[in-house]
Amino acid sequence: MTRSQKIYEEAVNYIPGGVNSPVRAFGSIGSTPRMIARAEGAYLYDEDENRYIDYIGSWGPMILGHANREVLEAVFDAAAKGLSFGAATAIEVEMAKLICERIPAVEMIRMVNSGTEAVMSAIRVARGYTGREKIIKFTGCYHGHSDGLLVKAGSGAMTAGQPDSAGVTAGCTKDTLTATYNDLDSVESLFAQFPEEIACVIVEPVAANMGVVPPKEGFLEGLRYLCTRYHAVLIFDEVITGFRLCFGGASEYFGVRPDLITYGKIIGGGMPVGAYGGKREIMKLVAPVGPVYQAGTLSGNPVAMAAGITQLRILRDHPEYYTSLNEKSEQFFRKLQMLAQTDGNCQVNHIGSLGSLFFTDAQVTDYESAKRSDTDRYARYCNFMLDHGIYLAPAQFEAMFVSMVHTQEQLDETIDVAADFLYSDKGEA
Ligand code: KE4
Repeated sequence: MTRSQKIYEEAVNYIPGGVNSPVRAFGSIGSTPRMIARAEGAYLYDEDENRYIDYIGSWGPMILGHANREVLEAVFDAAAKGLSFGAATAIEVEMAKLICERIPAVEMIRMVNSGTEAVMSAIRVARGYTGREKIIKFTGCYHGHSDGLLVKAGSGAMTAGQPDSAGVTAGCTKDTLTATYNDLDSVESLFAQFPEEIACVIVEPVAANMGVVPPKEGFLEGLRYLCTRYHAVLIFDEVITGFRLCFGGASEYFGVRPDLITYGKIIGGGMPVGAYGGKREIMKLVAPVGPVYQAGTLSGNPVAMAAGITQLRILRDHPEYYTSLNEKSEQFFRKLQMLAQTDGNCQVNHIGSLGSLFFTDAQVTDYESAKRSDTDRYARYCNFMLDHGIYLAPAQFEAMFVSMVHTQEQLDETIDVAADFLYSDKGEA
């Protein structure tokens, strides 16, 4: 029995599924989670000292690679001054200024502790601002686990086949309307049906929780038009895309200006940080200045701010890092795509340093086409890659994240192992 197996055997007695987030349980690939002991650069090391090239990067935050020295030093220095004060600090102002100065859509911003909290709060302020109750989300998109958004949700909910969670009451979801990603008609018909009742449309500008599904040409622009026309708030959920595609995230990358943006992951540099921000006329409704209440004991925590602001400063000051990241990622995913084309039952979607390999013969453009993927074959693929030192998302409906420190050698090794899998597994069980 490996140390990971031993530890996991104990974990399940104390923690549901032995994990603090469902996707980590490896349930959909039917193997035992590797208990990670440490990480450095592009590598994870498990409790049995196995080394893996990591394509999770903590589900996005570790864009600079694990254990970045500058980020660590900033955390050590901040921690030495005390871990949390529950009072205003200068570093929170610096963090807010850094983002507001560089993201045109963000005129004011509020720090919270997770992407879930950021989205929950953004929706509340959109409802407070419009006085309307209904929201539109997209089937297969995941925006955290607040009740009203666990409707046809992606990520772990989709993987577990529970896109609508137990314990969420009809009262919490009656105002949640769902549309089809990349299908503007499905959005327009909801606006036509409820022309004055929709507070906001929330969208992952690049869907990454049904696997990676980039927006079709004109899709985001169409959402912008519809929200403007019907006086609804357009929310870009950039928990994954924020500071990922480029420093300005999806709003800069696609040139579409939302009214609110939610952040998580990269903004915290690996520490628990979320944020929501946008138009001043909307954000000024947030307590204590306005009637929309939102609060948090550890919001803007000084140690988390130190990690996040250090990571963001490095990213802001080195645009060349994005050029290199996106170039090497583009090349990597194209090679993976060429491999997939030799297989006939394999598709690769990618944009920037985000990508997904789907085991299906048709292009994946939305939830329905993603759902047709052969998840058993994905399980074989994921376990094969793990056994050969490559750590991928242990679930088909997630993303691969390439970091700025993945070397060409590591990327090439990954392609070689994927090729070995496709050669050895012709879709047979
Ligand atoms: P958190 O509450 O997990 O920080 O963020 C929720 C969230 C919101 N919006 C988007 C677009 C997200 O992708 C997420 C969380 N992403 C998942 C990965 N698919 C987190 C991994 C997990 O649940 O363990």
